[in-house]
Amino acid sequence: QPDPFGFIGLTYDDVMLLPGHTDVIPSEADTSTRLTRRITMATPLLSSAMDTVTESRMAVAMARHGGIGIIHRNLSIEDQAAHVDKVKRSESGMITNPVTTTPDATVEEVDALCGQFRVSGLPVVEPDGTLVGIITNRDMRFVSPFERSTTKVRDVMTRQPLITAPVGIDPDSAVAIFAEHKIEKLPLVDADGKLRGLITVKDFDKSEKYPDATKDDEGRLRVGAAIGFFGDAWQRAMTLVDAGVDVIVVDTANGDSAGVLDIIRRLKAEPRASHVDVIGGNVATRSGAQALIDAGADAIKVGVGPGSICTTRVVAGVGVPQVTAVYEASLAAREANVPLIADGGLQYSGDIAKALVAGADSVMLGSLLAGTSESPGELVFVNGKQFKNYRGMGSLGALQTRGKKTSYSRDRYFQADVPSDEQLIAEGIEGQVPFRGPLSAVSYQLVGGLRQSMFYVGARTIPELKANGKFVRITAAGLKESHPHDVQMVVEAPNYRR
Ligand code: RVP
Repeated sequence: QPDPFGFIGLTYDDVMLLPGHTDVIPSEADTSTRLTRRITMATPLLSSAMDTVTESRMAVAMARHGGIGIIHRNLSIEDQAAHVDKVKRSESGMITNPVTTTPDATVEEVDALCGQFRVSGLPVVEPDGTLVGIITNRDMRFVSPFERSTTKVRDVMTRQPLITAPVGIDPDSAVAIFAEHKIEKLPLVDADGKLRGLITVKDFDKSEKYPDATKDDEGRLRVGAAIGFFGDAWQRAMTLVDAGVDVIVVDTANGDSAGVLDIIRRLKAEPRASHVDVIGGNVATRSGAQALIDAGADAIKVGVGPGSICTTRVVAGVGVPQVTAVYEASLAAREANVPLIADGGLQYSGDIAKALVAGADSVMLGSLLAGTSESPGELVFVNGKQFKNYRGMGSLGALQTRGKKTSYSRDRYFQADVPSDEQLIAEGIEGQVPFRGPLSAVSYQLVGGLRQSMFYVGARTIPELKANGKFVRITAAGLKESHPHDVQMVVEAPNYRR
């Protein structure tokens, strides 16, 4: 134990990065980084596994913009797996297991499925998997609203002979078929006429629109999902693996604990999950990070108490200011070559570069993303201004069962055994954040801020930023000088709010 009174914990507002000689302009900076031992991303951003931050819509948007979303776990195993499934189906070179309908379904049922999966049409198959048609908006447009519940798919679908292609067709040939036949969906069939996949023109468009997207080897967006270590956690993990999850995050408030280390070890030894990387957390010390590394974690998540909605540091009096926590954990992580994620406490884009220089490889964001269009929950109006709800996973609201059989996030705070809602010890609060519009704009500003940091420091890449970045400690007066001062702000900047 270092001398407790000489060992000072510093956080983002305590430090600044020194400007250095530069020959990099911001637009040339390469922001790509390592998420885990095996996965890289074009931008170093993760969205938090929280029920007011990340479900499938957020995860799709995060991956398209080069980061990754971690689906929260305060919902049933089936519902969480369904969110993972939606992300994996959302954009791909080839959809291996497309949503389908049958000739006897109604147009109304097809409408509902298309809405649920945000697609514009479905292949029609017999129960044995034989492709018999395709039904798209074009076929359904002229069915009157009064007849949608009685009109059968077989009566309006586009029938055989259909334009199809064999499994394994290369992208260029598929594009040629789209162009020649002016179609938007190309079913892939085997020699027996059974549906084996689907290629859509929309997915090709998206690949061009989102060149930085975080994708797996099959061209599908990557997604992560959170689990605990208690009760049916193992079943949750295996269901997520079956749904195609890329990363499992063992998501707890104290990662240096027997249950967490144990499930990480089991996951790393499980052949069914050998292609899935495991992130462990959270810790805030060198020894905590070392314990996760020894258990086999593919990345370490750091943060005890920095979150904007977190009260752990006041309720329990425990935590480490985040810049020091990241630095301490990096002493273990660097030696083992395991990437580090700085989770919580970031308020401005400048904090991203500070986290990376302190030793992180990426950052996890809650409050900065909770106000975007893609986070779960509706807009709330307060005095004519738009907000969205944002709550801690340790808040009473998230821990309470209220009619549900259980709250799945209780074991995050090691309170799975607490018999009633009245006996819970909350470690978070419930609040609101200003509405910030689509994630694309918010992510653009955050990554743009990081590019500016890299220019000032003189770093072309994230590894260079980590190697060249140097801190200066600042005082309360320095912090005051950093923010706008002695002036009334009249126009709100897109990347600055007091
Ligand atoms: P912030 O970005 O500062 O809003 O912090 C988000 C992080 O806070 C999450 O990723 C998680 O690690 C942590 N968290 C979530 N719930 C709570 C709590 O209730 N204490 N803390």
